[in-house]
Amino acid sequence: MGTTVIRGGLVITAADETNADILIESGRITALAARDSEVARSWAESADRVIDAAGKYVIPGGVDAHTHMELPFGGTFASDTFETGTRAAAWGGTTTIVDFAVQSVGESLRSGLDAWHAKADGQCAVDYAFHMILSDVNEDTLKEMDGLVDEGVTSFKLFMAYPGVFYSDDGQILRAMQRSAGNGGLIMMHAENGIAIDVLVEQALAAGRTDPRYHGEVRHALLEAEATHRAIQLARVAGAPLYVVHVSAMEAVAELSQARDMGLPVFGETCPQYLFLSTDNLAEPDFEGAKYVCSTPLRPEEHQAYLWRGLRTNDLQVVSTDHCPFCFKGQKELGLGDFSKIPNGLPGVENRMDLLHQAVVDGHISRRRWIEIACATPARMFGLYPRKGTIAPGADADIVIYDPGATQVMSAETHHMNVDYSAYEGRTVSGRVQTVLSRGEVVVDDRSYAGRAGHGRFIARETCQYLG
Ligand code: DUC
Ligand code: ZN
Ligand code: ZN
Repeated sequence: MGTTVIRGGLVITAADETNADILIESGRITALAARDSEVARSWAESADRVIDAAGKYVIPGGVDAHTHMELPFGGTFASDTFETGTRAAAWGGTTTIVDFAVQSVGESLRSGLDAWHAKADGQCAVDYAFHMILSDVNEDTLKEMDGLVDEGVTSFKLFMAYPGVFYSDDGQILRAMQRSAGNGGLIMMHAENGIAIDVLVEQALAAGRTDPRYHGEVRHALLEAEATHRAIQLARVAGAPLYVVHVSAMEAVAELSQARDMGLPVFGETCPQYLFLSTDNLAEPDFEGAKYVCSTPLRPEEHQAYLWRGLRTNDLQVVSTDHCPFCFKGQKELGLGDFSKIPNGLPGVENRMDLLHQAVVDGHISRRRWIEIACATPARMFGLYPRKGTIAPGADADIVIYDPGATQVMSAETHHMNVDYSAYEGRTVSGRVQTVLSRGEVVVDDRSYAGRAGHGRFIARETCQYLG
């Protein structure tokens, strides 16, 4: 691989905005120099490839720390494979995903992780790493956690929801947290009181309330807040840090804010769907609401302001997608006449960087905060920094040339995710990915695809770097 120079752009990281040119050698960033300086001009003269970024932003490739390629759920599988999902990620300016390997009840962590490696190996267009979902916390699996941390799977998702599937009780949660306090792993919590939710599901169905919108009503905001509170207290007892995934309710944000005001190592993630969509979408007629069924659920629009504020005040640190696509035809339709049978999840891996850029345009966050919540902090939170998430000498050359002046209309007609609808169909946003590099290789070249399955590598992660 020869040398590449990216010239003339505005380089934006979580820390700085600079007019700088970038030198890339052997897949890594080796130097930055002031735009048009003598040294930058000499690089361009001898480079094998010069990419013109004049008038564009030059940003780190996005790090999406929450995806579910091929997840088995509700009798079907998430419709993106590692091949299609990482290709769509590249198109959307995301160059690293952290997907969730699943331990099934009665199985070892090892067999779950091996299965995920087998699905991803040789298929990915961009780099990938894994978290591990613990569905069966017991003496054996607790011991296995230490080994996974050593091999770069340094975070573990537990569920307070989905009894009989992924659910862990409080004792299991406490034990896993105690183990992670010792081995440096980070516990990621799906915080919803699933036992109470199942009672409300049964009552709703018995009363004939079967439409998708009831999914949002039974998964009550207070049951998210209660579980968030409980998870925080359990983490305090265990002396472990905690990362709460897909926070959607303002009452849950309040629990996180309170914990952080006490100085506790408690972190929160939200997702674009909670920032841009609402229960109005879940209530769309003719079963269209099923397109928006995910858990935690979409909330009434007034919750969005609290999520934006949490992102500005750093009570929420990360925006990931929870990308978990199911086609409307044949998959979401499994829940016709019974909302509890609609597979939970939304597509979004391709849309996150653009939607968050729109948030910059709309004044919710600054440009540097955009990069912080979408690139730098997810990388630091999950032990990928500074290899990923920034533009600096020594970092992997995962770089996006972003055109802030372009306009696009989001649509299933034009997206690259393997799903037959867009959650943002018809939405016009400002800004678009133009060119994407992954470890110095161009994978999207001026809006045409130049990547390949198998370029993406598994990345063994360090432990959380956000605590120090
Ligand atoms: N939530 C979803 O929406 N889908 C998969 C799992 C989850 O927790
Ligand atoms: Zn979850
Ligand atoms: Zn998820």
